[in-house]
Amino acid sequence: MKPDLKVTIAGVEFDNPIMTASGCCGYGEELAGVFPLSRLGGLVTKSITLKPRLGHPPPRTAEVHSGMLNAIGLANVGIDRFIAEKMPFLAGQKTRIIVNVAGSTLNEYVEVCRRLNDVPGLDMIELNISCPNVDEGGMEFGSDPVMTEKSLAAVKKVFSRPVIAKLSPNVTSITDIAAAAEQGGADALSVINSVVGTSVDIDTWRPRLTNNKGGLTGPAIKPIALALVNAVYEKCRLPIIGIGGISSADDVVEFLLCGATAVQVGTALFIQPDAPVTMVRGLKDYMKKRKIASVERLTGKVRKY
Ligand code: RRO
Repeated sequence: MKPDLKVTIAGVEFDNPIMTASGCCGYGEELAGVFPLSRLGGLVTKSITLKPRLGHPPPRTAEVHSGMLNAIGLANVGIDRFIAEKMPFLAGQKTRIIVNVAGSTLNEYVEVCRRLNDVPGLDMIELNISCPNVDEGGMEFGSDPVMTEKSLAAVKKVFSRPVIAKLSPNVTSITDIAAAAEQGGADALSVINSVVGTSVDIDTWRPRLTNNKGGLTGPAIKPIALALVNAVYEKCRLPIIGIGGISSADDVVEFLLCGATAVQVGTALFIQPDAPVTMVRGLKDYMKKRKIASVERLTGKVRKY
């Protein structure tokens, strides 16, 4: 039996349900030197803003137990250079390309998405309304249902391909935010962005990040992410892309059972850059062993007590 790994999200078909997460492989150029990007279901770019940004000064990453803290501060080349210098390479890859978009104001989100609308080779936008490391925008948008709905509705007016809303775990009710995103016209949801956290050096008494706090990712947040994916799955009809500490094919299966249609791999890439390839292989083996014909049959099938 040849298991079918294809999944469809908002009418877009992916060869398999495993993508790279935003911010963990830049614009894909370096990762393409590790394995052919066609092995991925999709690649999500680092967040793009209207103007180029240098981000926060180093140190802006720190390793902690079972995870990593980051406060990159949205470092990116800006939309003009992204379209001119990065998009031609990405458009030539045989995988789905998702461009993550961030901003400090609603106008910025809208302008970036407007400019992406004419660009060939990208399949979807992932709207980052959940960045924990900037003073304005980001998480501000994604922690208020009214702003969430407004941002989605505004972006949907200027971008004609599907839009994914990337949700924050740092909110009172992620299901209210998911409902607002759906109301605003989101086509899918990415669940979750990083969890706010910090770490302090006890010799210098200084935080390990110049931003003083950052976003926690990696295996430390996997149980949080699984519970939030399941909560959103039960309240909302949109397809879910699960994110949070996925390091093995077993982790992928857990996310699918909790309600994800696909997943993104982030922090694991820093340990094993070809981890997604290992996961695709492992997922196939899991399905073969259990005679599961289509990966889509796993979504939401957790047998709850
Ligand atoms: O750049 C960052 O500091 C960052 C972003 Br935009 C995000 O969405 N999530 C994260 O953990 N870091």
